[in-house]
Amino acid sequence: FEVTRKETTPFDGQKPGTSGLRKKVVVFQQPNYLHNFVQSTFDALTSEKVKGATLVISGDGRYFSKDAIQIIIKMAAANGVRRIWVGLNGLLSMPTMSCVIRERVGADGSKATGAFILTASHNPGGPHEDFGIKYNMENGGPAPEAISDKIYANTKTTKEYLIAESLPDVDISTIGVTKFIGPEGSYDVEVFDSASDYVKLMKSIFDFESIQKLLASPKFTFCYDALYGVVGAYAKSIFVEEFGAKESSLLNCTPKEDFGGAADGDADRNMILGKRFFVTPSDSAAIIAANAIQSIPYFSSGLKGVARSMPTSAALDVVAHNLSLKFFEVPTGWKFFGNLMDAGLCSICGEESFGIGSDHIHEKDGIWAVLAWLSILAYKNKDNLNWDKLVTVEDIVHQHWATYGRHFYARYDYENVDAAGAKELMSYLVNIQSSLQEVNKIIKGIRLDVSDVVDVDEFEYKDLVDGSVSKHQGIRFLFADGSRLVFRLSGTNSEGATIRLYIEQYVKDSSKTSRDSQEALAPLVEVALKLSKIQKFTGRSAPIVIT
Ligand code: VG1
Ligand code: CO
Repeated sequence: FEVTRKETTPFDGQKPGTSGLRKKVVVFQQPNYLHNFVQSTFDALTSEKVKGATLVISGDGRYFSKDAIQIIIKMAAANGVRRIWVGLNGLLSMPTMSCVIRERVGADGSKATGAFILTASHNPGGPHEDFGIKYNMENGGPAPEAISDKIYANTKTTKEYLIAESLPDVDISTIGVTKFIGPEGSYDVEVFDSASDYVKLMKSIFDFESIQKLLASPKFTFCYDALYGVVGAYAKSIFVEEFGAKESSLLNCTPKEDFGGAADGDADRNMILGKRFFVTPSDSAAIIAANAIQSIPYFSSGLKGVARSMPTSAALDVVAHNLSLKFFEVPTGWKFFGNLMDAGLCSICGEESFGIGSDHIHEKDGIWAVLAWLSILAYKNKDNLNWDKLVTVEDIVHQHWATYGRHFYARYDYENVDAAGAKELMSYLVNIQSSLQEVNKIIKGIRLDVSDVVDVDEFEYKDLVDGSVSKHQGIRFLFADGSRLVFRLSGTNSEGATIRLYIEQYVKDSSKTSRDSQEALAPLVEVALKLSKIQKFTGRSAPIVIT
């Protein structure tokens, strides 16, 4: 093939957000839109990460992925990449992508140095919905802010991109290697089945036998819903082929381009449900951390530390304190956990947004979290040979609250509001934040049954390892009794602005931990809504989603 240099002009707004660039499919379908971003990414990397390198390209299979994969294959060829690995049918879950970058070794000993991941994750998919692209680094984690900033700067000045136009489309539905010769030598595109890499990794972490025993118990019932995301194929390999679970316990395991209207296409998130019982993700992370050493072989020699994103509840903090573990609070988004993991400071981390994971890879991992819960259930029931009194998900959560106290928690999402109104709301909060006295006066005028605000700030994070500083990461109201209100703007929406409000209250007294969450949080919710004048700024009388 030959390399063509194509002239192009910049597009506005190609700034990667919390987790890559996410826009409507029609935006990505504009001529050169994807090309500009991909070239800007190549240009942001050091030359040895491009020339002669091995890159992975795949995604969650959402609409437009197949077109995007062919375009990137042709551009990588033209930019001097040596080898491309593509998951069968262009599918790789986010966690598997991270695992493949870190662990997979090609037939000739090659290792990947990075990956283009085609996903907008929890954003809806389909022709009228969202598409997304993000770049992950050699450590399997999302590009750090320094790289995303460089990519964005490049998109603003881009004048041309390189592409091997004559390269035929590669058949990504068949396993095998397609070989090409370009001006700089060989270029191979290998299509591979990724499930085996992922299953192998999970086997090295968990005690599969004990989970199998749990699933075989007649008293234990279980189902796994893949929500039509990319995770379906992995779920079958693990739950049916490894654990012998019935096919009927797996739901919606055939991936769809629009996820059947459901979401988190890329399989990095999880939701744990007991019998009519919901485990909040913040609690889930804390419970996994509290039980990991006993229940999960990978952690048997101890935890290096734990970390959570700022808006995530402080349930993990209490566990860290009680177990004397190193603890870190980082901004929202998985890219901030990477350096801590690489420095050997953090084993388990979590976010309130249904994302939990560990240093086995550098992304959150939905199946990992499910296996962690099954491991804890197996451990708690290990002496229960006749399964006469099953320890349930709900029992485990109640035991946890009894030991550590409970963090009542809710997140209110105001999606797709007018961007100017959202900005005004945030500046209003930054403004009132300067006078604690004023804040307390306003709050006491709203309700008398909440404690005093003792601190208000805009969260700012300094990375311990590389010293980089991330500012404006959300406004926090910290109350004397440990309650918190947090306001921040989402960095994953594709249109307008999304405001997230996080409400949290800590209760140590075990006679009060079973209260209804909405009821317990009602006073703080009222304070949050009135203090922020959110209705005035957004024109919305209620959030679109409460979790
Ligand atoms: C949201 C979540 C955040 C998560 C991010 C990516 O970001 O709040 O916790 O890391 O999505 O998740 P934001 O900026 O919209 O609040 V995923 O599964 O969509 O990659
Ligand atoms: Co996701």
